[in-house]
Amino acid sequence: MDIGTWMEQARRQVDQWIDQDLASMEVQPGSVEEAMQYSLTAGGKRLRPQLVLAAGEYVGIPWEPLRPVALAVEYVHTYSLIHDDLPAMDNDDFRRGRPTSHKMFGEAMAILAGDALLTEAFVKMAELSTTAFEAGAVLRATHCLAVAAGRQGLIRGQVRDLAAEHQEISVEALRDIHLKKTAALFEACVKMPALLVGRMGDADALGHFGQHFGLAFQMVDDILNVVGDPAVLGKATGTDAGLGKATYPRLVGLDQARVLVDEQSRLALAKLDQARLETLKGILTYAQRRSW
Ligand code: GRG
Repeated sequence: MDIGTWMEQARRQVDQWIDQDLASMEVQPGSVEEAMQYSLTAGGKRLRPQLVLAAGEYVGIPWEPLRPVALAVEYVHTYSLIHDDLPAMDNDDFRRGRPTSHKMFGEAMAILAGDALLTEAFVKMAELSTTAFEAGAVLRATHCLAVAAGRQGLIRGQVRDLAAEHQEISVEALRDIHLKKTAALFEACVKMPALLVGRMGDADALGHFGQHFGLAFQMVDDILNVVGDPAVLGKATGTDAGLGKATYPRLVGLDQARVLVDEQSRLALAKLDQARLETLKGILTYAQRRSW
């Protein structure tokens, strides 16, 4: 199957799982679930759940037992977007082609919708089948996601990203921000399936893939913030420059940033088993070429 078809099928499956989960919440007007639904159904690419399913295939797990993990990573991601867009952070008005959550529901509800999504992610992890997976393995995967989302991962990256606004920082410091803010969640996405089946060697190789995938992805996102089409991206461009954000295009220029994307993409594949990497490589190539 070609990678475009695979990604489309995976995206549809994830959308269906999200719809089913929202249906079970019996969303009422004015409720926090309504704000959760608004952001969850705004048409994200579902790249993180796709990576969960692709890593699952790499270690021999079918899609269905990974449903809670696929939902959990999309919920953590969506929470981070809602909070990142708040006036106290990046103060963005558009996301996924729609007004941001706080623009629609007010700041208090946007904060609560983010909190609820983050919490719900761990409800999902606790619902992982202990028939399909050993309880200890479920605990290790849950720990992996919690560390990635928390003070040593996304939160640390966000704190450093905010502190770096309007500052001159080194390429190394920028890499560190991106490793935490962006790559930590991608790393967890691809490691968790391997942890669930106790494949520690694969977990290391997949974690290496996730880190370099995340760095390449963030570089591409930075490039798109300069050269992308807002109509295609569903969010404004030029915002990084407006906020004085440290980015690769600002630090090294657009051409060199593209060279670095290719370098990170090569590194991402270095530890993977050649015979099993097809889908992961396809997703990487898609992410790598988004801004070319
Ligand atoms: C904990 C508030 C908080 C933030 C953590 C992840 C993060 C830091 C902030 C979110 C915003 C941001 C710029 C993240 C970097 C990763 C990134 C480029 C996300 C956008 O992901 P896509 O393109 O989005 O996969 P869709 O909408 O397709 O899901």
